[in-house]
Amino acid sequence: MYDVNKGYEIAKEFYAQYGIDVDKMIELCDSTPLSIHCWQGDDVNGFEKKEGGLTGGIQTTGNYPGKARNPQELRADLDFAMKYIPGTKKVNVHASYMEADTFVDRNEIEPKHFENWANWAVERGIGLDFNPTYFSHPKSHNGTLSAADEDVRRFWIEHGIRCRRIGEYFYKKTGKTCVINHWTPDGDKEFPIDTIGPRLRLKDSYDKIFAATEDVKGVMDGIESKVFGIGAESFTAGSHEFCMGYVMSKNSDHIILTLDTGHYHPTEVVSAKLASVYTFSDHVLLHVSRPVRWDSDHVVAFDDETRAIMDELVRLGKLQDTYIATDFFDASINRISAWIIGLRNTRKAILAALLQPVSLMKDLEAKGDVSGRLAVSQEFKAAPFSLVWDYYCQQKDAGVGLEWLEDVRAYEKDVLSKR
Ligand code: RNT
Ligand code: ZN
Repeated sequence: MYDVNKGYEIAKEFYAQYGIDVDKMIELCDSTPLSIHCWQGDDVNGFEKKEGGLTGGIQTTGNYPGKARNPQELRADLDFAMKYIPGTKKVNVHASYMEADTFVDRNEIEPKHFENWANWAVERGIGLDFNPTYFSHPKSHNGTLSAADEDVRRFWIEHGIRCRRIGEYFYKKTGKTCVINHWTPDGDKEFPIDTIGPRLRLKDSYDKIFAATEDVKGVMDGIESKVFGIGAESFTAGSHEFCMGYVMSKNSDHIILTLDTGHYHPTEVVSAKLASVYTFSDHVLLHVSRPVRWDSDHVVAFDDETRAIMDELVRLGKLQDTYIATDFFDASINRISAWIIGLRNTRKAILAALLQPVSLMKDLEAKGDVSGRLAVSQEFKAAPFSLVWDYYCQQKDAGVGLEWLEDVRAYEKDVLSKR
């Protein structure tokens, strides 16, 4: 191992030239919560006592051995992964990760079915986020919150209501805001003739969920759109325009827009949407993922778009107002490596963004010095942030460089391979 402290001292000098306080930026990076999605650990299966696989137009591919088979294994895997993910963490749970001895349907779930999650989070001093599960269920095949069948729609409204109450329970147990993400897969393989009916019903369902739970405290509600899903290629009820329209029309302090990086046409990027949304909204929920040709939910990479998103949040001064959650599921590699790689990349992109000379570039821009603006932004692409990253990981005892990889290999041999 090279001398990490020496590297940090050099980097500090480098950044000081541009008036950047590295220690302050490390502190800001560290205190930004990242919400780790539990569903990477078991291929979005969950623990309901029922048959049936993953539906709703999302897919995991691969069959890497060792996936978590029960809540104990999943939480143990999360504990292991979290050691190598520096900074403030939350864990993001789906309703389908409930625990009960017998089958409990989605319209019957209660806080007690999530008591183990809550106690586990409290022991670790971390917050919990939550998601209604409007997929992988026999009643989800012909729409959920937008369903024409009123019994089906009522069933899912009740699910949404119960999820907001569970969110409040998480808030009360952990003392930390619970961010709930509402996403429905409702859509159509072919272009429907009636394209507004499903939207009006979806709006009415969200209205009913929120009206029935007005007393709920400590919860933020993201509304997530999607351009298409497998089997819903031509139409989604919860399109971008629908979700953005819904959120803006509510003008509420807890209903916000979720932007998932895989949910737009391939040439559209979330980094370019943030400022427009923030013109009208105080908060955004981000689902950081990596779409490869479609919404493939690959592990988050340290790529241009992930960096552009974090750069933009820092430039907007909105890093603290943005709820950052990961959302990917890769079953073709060691699932714990997937978590560690994706979350470290997300955190690393935040750190790199914070180490940008934002006020220098803004000043140049204000003066009309567009050449200077381009020169600075380009020069900083190769700034030595990795030396700061290594130092930060060392300070947090989260493993410098690839140190985590050997530990994951040992865990795979000792634990995962015996499942
Ligand atoms: C699906 C959405 C949604 C899910 C999770 C499991 O395309 O991105 O957020 O991935 O709820
Ligand atoms: Zn998502």
